[in-house]
This record gives sequence, C-alpha cells and structure tokens, in this order.
Amino acid sequence: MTRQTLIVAALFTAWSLQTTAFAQQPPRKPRIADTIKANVYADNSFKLYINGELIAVDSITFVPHNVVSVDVLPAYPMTIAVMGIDNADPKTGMEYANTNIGDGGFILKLGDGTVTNAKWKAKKFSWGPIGSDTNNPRVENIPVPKDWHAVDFDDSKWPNATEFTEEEVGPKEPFFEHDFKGAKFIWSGDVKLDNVVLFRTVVKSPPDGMDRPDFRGLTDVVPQGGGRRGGGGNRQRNRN
Ligand SMILES: [Ca+2]
Ligand SMILES: [Ca+2]
Repeated sequence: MTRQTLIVAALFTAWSLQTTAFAQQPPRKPRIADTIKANVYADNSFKLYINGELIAVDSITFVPHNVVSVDVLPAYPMTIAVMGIDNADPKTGMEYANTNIGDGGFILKLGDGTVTNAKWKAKKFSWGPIGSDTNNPRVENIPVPKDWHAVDFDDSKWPNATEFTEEEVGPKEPFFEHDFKGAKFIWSGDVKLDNVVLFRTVVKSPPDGMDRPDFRGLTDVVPQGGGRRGGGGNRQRNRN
C-alpha cells in the first residue's frame, strides 16, 4: 500500500467508527417538548408502567376520584402495563364497611394519540363478592406474576379488555376537565365484581404518526447537549 492509500484507509476507518458511534447515540438531551402528556383516571386507583418502568401511581387510592396527568418520554414500541384497583375489602370484595359492592373502571390517553380500548389485554386477579352474595361475601385471588409489567411478559393468553360506556362507569368531575377524547373506559369482564385487573398493550408506533427520537439508554452515553436553554452562561456543564 502506498502512503496515500494508508492515509485514505485510516481516514475512512475513523469516519466509519464515528458514524457507528453516532448512530448508537441519541442526538441530544431530551427536552420537555419531547415528552407527551399521560392523562389517567381510575375508579379507584392504578399503577402505570411504561417499557417496564414505574411511571405513575394514583395519588388517591379511594375517593375523591382523581385524574393523574404526568409527562412521559415515549419510546417505541411502547409497552404499557397498568394495575387497575377498584377499592374493596380484600376479604369481602366490598367497601364502606361491607355495605356496598362498588365498581371499577379505567381510562388513559397519551399525547401521541394512544387511548384505552378493547384492543388492550385485561385479566382479573382478584374478584368478589363471588356471585354478588353480600350475605356471605367471599373473594378469589390469582397471584399476580412478578414480571407482569415487563416488556417481554407473555400476555398472549390474556383476554381482551371490555369497553364500558361513560354512563356505566359514571366518572366524576376531574375526568371532564382533561383530554380523554377517543379513549374508552375499560375493565375486565365484570366492572362490579372484578377488583384487581391488570391491563397491557404494545403501541408499535406513535398513533399520531409523529417522528420522535428514541432517548433510551441515556445513562450509557454522553448526550450532545441541548438539555438547557438560557441560564448557565459560562457555567455550562453537563448537568443531569
Ligand atoms: Ca384515584
Ligand atoms: Ca370503585
């Protein structure tokens, strides 16, 4: 090889390495504009996992019925896993000192257009009072699998969620003050007796068709800046 060929080869190798490294790195730090809003309402409470991470826990477990609205940094395919909990005494399945059976209901909308509907999977893990027998109330439970919220959890044998109308669930005031347009109330088959329900779905790509960068793995790379605007001045550092 001539000296010139060697230089060209070296330059090409350096360029390839840089290109490969760049391809594996996120382009920049994510900004709040990269997030989408998650609006979540559960009768009575929920735990929300996205891509295996705990994202939100309902701040009010019983009443009043509330909406939880949080910022989410999306990454696709996006696995959403939710535990929906209808308030119930674990021994009787009833509430208000065993005077009421009560009912559940869950609805979610993300800023990318993701909504709850019957395409989601839903499986009951605690239900009662069996047969609506309030004189001799009993519950049944299935152990919740440890990895139910994991991305690779196999929910293929779970039934699909059942949709319920707004009238059936009867959401309270905060629901109407948030954007749930296009979303359906879901639960497992029995909105009254099923008290602990797990939901899962995979959003393959953003329903609104918007192209969004994937910021996963940020702790393993040095992002290309862009995290802060204004402030800092000469004190610009890679703050997290
Ligand atoms: Ca709640
Ligand atoms: Ca309830």
